Formats: sequence, structure tokens, C-alpha cells
Amino acid sequence: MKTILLTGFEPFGGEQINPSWEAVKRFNAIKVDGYTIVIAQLSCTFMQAGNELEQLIEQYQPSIVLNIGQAAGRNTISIEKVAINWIDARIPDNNGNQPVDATIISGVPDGYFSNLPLKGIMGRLNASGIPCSISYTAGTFVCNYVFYRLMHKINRENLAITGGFIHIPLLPNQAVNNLTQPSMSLETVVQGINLILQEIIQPSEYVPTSSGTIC
Ligand code: PCA
Repeated sequence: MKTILLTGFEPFGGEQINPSWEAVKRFNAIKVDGYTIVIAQLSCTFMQAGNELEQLIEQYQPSIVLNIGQAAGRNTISIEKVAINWIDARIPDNNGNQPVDATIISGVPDGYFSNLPLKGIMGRLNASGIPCSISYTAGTFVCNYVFYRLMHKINRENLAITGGFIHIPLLPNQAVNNLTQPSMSLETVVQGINLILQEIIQPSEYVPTSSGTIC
């Protein structure tokens, strides 16, 4: 049976929870369309998180890898397009490291594109009433780092993996501590992840339309 690797992160930045892990936990040992889902929580630390991900890929040989992370301030499920070979940490990671202006791996490409069916995912979620957009920056912290390590491994080793990164908003019970932050309920996020997996497994025929990004 084929495997889907679904990862979320541990809490960081003073939060008690990370919505990505709260959502990913719901998929423990679930089967979807002939795939078994394996879930894992990644550390919110440079280096360690990337090593954990590589180890999981080697152990489970997944054909789909979806890394999910929290992005405060986002008001949609954001399907990331680009992983960049750069770190510029705004806050320390969970090991207290805060690299600034550093390449992730030297001498390799500046960036990679996700190979998820981005527009199909966006179309399917929005048609189901779940706000979803394509994002052209995954930031310069641990999420972009893990996304870069994933895409670098897929490309360098020519792996048959459909993989990419999804950022999700805060949960309502996190946003009450800062009322200017948008939020999305856990149920909506979980439904969104289900639809993302369905779109990856059986892509719909979508008519290309712009994601609406200007500039
Ligand atoms: N979000 C952070 C790292 C872990 C997470 O959930 C980020 O966007 O980089």
C-alpha cells in the first residue's frame, strides 16, 4: 500500500499549541483511497527538523509528502509555491538558534517549486467553501527551511514524491490573544487537508485562472 507522510510542527514563539499539529493528529492511521497516512511532528528547529523529515522519508518511502505549518496573519489555507535557499530568522527557533542571512545548503539551487497541483487544490477548496490561496513566499524561518530540504531531496535524488508545503492560519483559541489576527477553525482546516489529499490523488481538470496575485 502506498504511503502519505503528513507532518505538523511543535508549538513555537511562545504559543501553547501549533494548529498544524492539532490538524495533523486527526489523520493518525487513517486510510484514504488506498493510501495509508503516516503522521509525524517536526521540531521547530533548523537542522533537526530537516533531518527528522529526511529520516521519515527514508523510513516510510512515501509517495506523497505534505508538510504543514502555522502562519499567523494568514487568512487562508496557503499552498506554498516556492522554497528558497535562505534563512533569515525573525525569532530564535526552539533550540535558541537564530540564524540571519544564511544559505540553507551552499552551492545548490536558490529555490525550488512545489510539485503539488497548486491551482487544482486552490480551485477545489474554494469551490467547497474553504478559503485557499497560492502563496509565493513560505517565509525565511523553519517552515521554508523544511520545505527547501524536502524539495532539495526530491530533486537531488529524483524521488517519485508529490510534495509541498501548506501554511494554515491560527486557530480561534490562539487568535483571542491577539484580536487583529485572522483565524480558521480546526474542523475547516481538517476538511481542507482532506480535500488537498483528494486533489493530489485524483487531480480535477481545472481551467487555469490567475491566483489573483498582483505585483
Ligand atoms: N510555522 C513556522 C515554523 C513552524 C510553524 O508552524 C514558520 O512558518 O516558519
